[in-house]
Amino acid sequence: MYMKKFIVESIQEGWKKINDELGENAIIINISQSEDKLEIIAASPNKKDFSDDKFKNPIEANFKTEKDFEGLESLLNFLIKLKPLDLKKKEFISDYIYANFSNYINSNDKELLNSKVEENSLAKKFITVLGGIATGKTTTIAKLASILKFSRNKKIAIASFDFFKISGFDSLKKFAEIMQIPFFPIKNEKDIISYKDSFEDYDHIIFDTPGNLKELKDIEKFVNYVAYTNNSENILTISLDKKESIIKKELEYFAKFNISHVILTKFDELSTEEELFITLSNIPYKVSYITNGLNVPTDIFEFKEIFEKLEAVKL
Ligand SMILES: Nc1nc2c(ncn2[C@@H]2O[C@H](COP(=O)(O)OP(=O)(O)O)[C@@H](O)[C@H]2O)c(=O)[nH]1
Ligand SMILES: [Mg+2]
Repeated sequence: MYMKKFIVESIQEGWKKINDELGENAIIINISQSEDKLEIIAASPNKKDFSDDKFKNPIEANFKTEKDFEGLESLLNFLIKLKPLDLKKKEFISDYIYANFSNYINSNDKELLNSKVEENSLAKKFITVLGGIATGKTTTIAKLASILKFSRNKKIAIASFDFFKISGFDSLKKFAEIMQIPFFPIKNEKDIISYKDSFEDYDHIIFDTPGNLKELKDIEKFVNYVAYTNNSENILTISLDKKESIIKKELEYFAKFNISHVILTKFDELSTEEELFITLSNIPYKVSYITNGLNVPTDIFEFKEIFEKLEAVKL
């Protein structure tokens, strides 16, 4: 894998440079803002091969209009979000949470937070990520894979049951390729059986699932089979930007999958702190992680970090 940092004025300029130097298979791993510039880290399986004629003038050849750029950007939609970063929320631990939550929180809330901390996550061999449509499952899997592979030094693979949606697993597959993580698409029972021996070689296999599982009875059956194997950990993603009534419906449906704990997603989309407490009091599970943006792998933090910070606040 070849990685490089680019400091640029705009995402368009970034794309030109990335394509120029790393080739068309490059993906963006992280975007951050430093003063008025964008700092982009991109990676590619190999450095670009300039011997190939079609690469000689790639920008003019492939990117003539704004639309071309849009197409390229939407391909990597799940890794980047092209809206201005809310830096205040990004630094939630030191500023945002501390300032806002400490004013709001009472001792009951503190007790609630404390009772919801899950500390032993990502421990089992088979990790299945479940949740409603667009709750952030696939994006979160990219982050969890990075934590397991790079922070915990585990040997991991990714498998996906999500092949119904158009390009259901394309972006995840591409991410896995560049991160050098083996990827197993599962379409039927035969696939599970044929992969069984290969799965022996890994510490963890993370399974991605479709959000409309309820309507896909066959897939639901296979997911259920994996979710009830020995050594399985079943994570439910709940998106903090969804209505309370929708979250309740999702909780009702996914209860049958033997849920181990929850990951709350889209913390950066919360408009009031109160919503977090309402969601927490509605869910009958502990919470391991919270995600707060699209940068892989940085926009995820352990739920206990909120609690630890609040512990230091005098009520
Ligand atoms: N603001 C925000 N958006 C997110 C986050 N995680 C995922 N998303 C976005 O939510 C949408 C659905 O994400 P995806 O991972 O495809 O969800 P899935 O359908 O459950 O697999 C996409 O537009 C993602 O970019 C997050 O932590 N914050
Ligand atoms: Mg998905």
